[in-house]
Amino acid sequence: MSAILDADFIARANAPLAASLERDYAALGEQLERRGVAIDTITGQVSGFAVALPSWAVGTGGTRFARFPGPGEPRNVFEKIQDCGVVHALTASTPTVSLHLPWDRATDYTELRQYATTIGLGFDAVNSNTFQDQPGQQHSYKFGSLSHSDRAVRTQAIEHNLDVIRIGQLLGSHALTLWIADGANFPGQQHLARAFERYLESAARIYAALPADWRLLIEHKMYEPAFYATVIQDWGSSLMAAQTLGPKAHCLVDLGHHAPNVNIEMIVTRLIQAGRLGGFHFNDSKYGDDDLDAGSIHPYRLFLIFNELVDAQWRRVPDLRPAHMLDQSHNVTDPIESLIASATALTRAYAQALLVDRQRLDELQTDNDALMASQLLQQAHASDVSPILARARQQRGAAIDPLQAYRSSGYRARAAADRPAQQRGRAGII
Ligand code: LRH
Ligand code: MN
Repeated sequence: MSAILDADFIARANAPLAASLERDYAALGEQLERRGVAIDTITGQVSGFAVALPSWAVGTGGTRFARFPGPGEPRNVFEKIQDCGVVHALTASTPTVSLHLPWDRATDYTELRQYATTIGLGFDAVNSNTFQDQPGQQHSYKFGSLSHSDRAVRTQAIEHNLDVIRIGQLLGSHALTLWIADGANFPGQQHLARAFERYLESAARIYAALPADWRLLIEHKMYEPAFYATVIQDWGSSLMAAQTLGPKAHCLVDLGHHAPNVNIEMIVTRLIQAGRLGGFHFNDSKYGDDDLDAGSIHPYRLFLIFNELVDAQWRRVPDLRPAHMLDQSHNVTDPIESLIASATALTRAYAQALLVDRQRLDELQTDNDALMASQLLQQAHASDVSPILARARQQRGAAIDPLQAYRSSGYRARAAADRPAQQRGRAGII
């Protein structure tokens, strides 16, 4: 299929929108100036914001009940990267992809890296997978992997992670995301302490294999597929593991991995204070690990997370460089559209958090002026920063209105023509 979306196409898509953007940007600039904020400064900071795309989310996702594949599904990792290239071409804010192995296994990773480079993409953290059994696998992960009671299973899982690190080095990644499904469905089924100790012993072998400039991102999850206890169930277990393993081990916060109404921004700040906030899997959820589009259910919560991140930046917290990544499952939308909308929602939350007058907030908090302090955050969140987001995209050759541009590009129809539908009826997220 021809070049992803050529620059001329985007310029043509932007032309009819440029004049109104000019007016909207000037009006917002005037409004922010009255609030003591220089709009170009915010636009500059927003231009530097980037989030990694999950390779596993460019195909249609599903649930345990069913999956309804859409037209033009990517059939291999190259087509997944190609689709990610469309999101980046239109948003200029998704320059990297996070691969999942063995879902994204390729014969030549150097060739894959070169292809990604040709469309302006690089690779963020790589993900291992010891939560599914692969054809021909010697030992099953039915009862766990890195914490399994059988050393042979743990060794197999460790070897897989070492393999994923080797692949990541070929791709230019600098982090391994380690999520394990290990846990129990019934009280008594698993020794809660010994399972964690076995996990630590296994993870230490993976940690020892990390290149010097790599991070190990430990991802906690409250439940599923284990429905009574999960070995790395919460941020406490994740932080204990990171602090036990060493300075390259950090904690990754997947927004969907907490009970409803948990104060995730508080967890983020505690992990920042511990110096172990390694990154995020952004998504949204109403009930469980629903993997819905970021900002689509709780946009204020997303804003409050970025408010904590920007506050930490403002307090000059050292070495704070969390990996921003999406982790979603698109069951009823065009995955490319959902990824465009989600990258935009994250950029919007970041831009709004940059509008908060931190000095003023500090004074109001010191004076215990609860009402005005709350109002200051709500005003920032209520600010329509769309002109800033559009200008930041426009300045980097991307689309003023990426969703409209995508729909008028006809990319999905071309993909459907080029990629004959595959009979993959089985349920599951990929
Ligand atoms: C587990 C998880 C993990 C991935 C998987 C696709 O729920 O969030 O990050 O490995 O989803
Ligand atoms: Mn995740």
